[in-house]
Amino acid sequence: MPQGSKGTFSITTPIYYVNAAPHLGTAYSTIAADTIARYERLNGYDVALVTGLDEHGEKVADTAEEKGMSPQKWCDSMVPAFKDTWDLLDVDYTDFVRTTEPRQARTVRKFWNDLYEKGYLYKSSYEGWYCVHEETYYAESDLEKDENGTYVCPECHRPVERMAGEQNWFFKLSEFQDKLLKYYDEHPDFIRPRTRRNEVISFVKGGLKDLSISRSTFDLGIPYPFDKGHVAYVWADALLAYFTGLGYADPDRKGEFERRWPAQFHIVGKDIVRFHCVIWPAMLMAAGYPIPNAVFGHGFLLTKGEKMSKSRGNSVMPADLVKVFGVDGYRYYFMRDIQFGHDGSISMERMVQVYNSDLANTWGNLVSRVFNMTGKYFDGKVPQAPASAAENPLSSIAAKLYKTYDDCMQELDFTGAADAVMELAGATNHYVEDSAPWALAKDPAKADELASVIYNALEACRIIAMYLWPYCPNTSSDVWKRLGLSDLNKLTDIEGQSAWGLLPAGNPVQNGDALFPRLDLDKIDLHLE
Ligand code: ME8
Repeated sequence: MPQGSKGTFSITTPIYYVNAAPHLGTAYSTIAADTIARYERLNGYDVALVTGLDEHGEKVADTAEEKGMSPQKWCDSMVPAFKDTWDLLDVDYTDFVRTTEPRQARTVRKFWNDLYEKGYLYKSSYEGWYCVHEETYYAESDLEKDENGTYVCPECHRPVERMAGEQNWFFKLSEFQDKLLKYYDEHPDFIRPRTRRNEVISFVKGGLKDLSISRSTFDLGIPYPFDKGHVAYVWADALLAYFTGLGYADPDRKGEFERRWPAQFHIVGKDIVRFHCVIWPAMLMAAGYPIPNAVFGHGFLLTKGEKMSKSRGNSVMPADLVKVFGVDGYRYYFMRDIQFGHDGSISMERMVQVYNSDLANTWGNLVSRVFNMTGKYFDGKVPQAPASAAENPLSSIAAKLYKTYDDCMQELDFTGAADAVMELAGATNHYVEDSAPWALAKDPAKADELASVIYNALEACRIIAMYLWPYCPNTSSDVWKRLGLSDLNKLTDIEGQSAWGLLPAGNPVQNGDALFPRLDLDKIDLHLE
């Protein structure tokens, strides 16, 4: 099946603020998006994965000033930190959008100019509060007070700025209250998981105010074509990076946006669900574009019960954990162990436990034993198994795998999909144990039986590696190579490739280094807190 024969599949990560290097939290959203993107590539879709950086707004301007750099210099200096981290973690994105790029300015100007011409914008003066850290406007009734009686942001608890008398452009968001509620009702899977959906619905039912989409008191942003003294509010800019990354109005990518929009999934943290489920669909409705299939608001990574953030928890960076667990061990832990959608406490103890039990003891050990025995009993070649070999306890588990795994992936249930694969790995270990090839090898009359057992165990390894590839791209590719098979990167038919018995007899089988050497917690000198 050629790449993309099932159609297009577009997925996005948040466009991260450039005020600090990527940390475990931002890596979490990015790896999740990459895991689903890799799966859908295996599944025959023509996948686009858009990520990028949010380089405008007061927060970035303030950080650049603190660093004594121009905003552009500061942003430029931060780009390698993000790109290097995504490369390190094997994130295979198709576009990396910086909101300071000329192509983003073109998108923003075109989109908002269209809404201006359609009559969805008006100018008025804004009275209210603004939190620079959250880049969000708040009504006084939304705020909290600190112990000194100062108003603070209800999200990050930092002091808010009073804005008074500033002339702003407003988007008529309030006009979309009923349309949005109707949309949520008719598309129950748009906001996921369900708990987030309920939060958004009650927020919208509480009443929507028109949204200020411009700032005139500072200039770090994209000027609007209809009023050059006003730059776009960061969110009126950043959300449109998804369009830019999919080729919107790009003369060099003609027709691509039309093929790739609407996105299948926006992967975001629960902190920014409202922007994606209220403002964004209203903008799209106003402009006449289809709404994305789903916004998935995942939970937060916590250490000692608190959210990891750029200010907290920066002591351990993704690269530090990769040194201990390898890229695949890192990716597997975050995707397997924290139920996507829920908050998850992370700890070194648990990371080592999951790594050792699933990757070292179950999967790595299986490959090592079976590949070793192939060397020993069959001269390092896939044995020719008799026809009766097809009847075995593993083939029936493998036959159900695609459906179970695919159902989980459609729900972004990475834990459920990984468990389904590990069930086959666990069953294969038992099968090898129960069949005792080392005993069969001693009896020449059992040669066919030995060939069946080794063939079936190798065949299970082929299938397990394929299904683990979205989580563990390096080791899975390695296993396929060691089995004398083609590049997993190019595979586009995971369902067809799940049929039992496709591993060709006679293929060379190479026994290499342990895929996942066992780890000893006591010897790891790294702490997450
Ligand atoms: O909000 N656990 O950018 P941002 C899990 N520029 N995920 C976490 C996390 C944690 N502890 N901390 C952060 C912005 N994240 C805007 C987005 S999109 C058009 C504009 C992840 O750099 C999570 O995905 O503050 C969260 O939504 C995102 O980082 C916030 O990134």
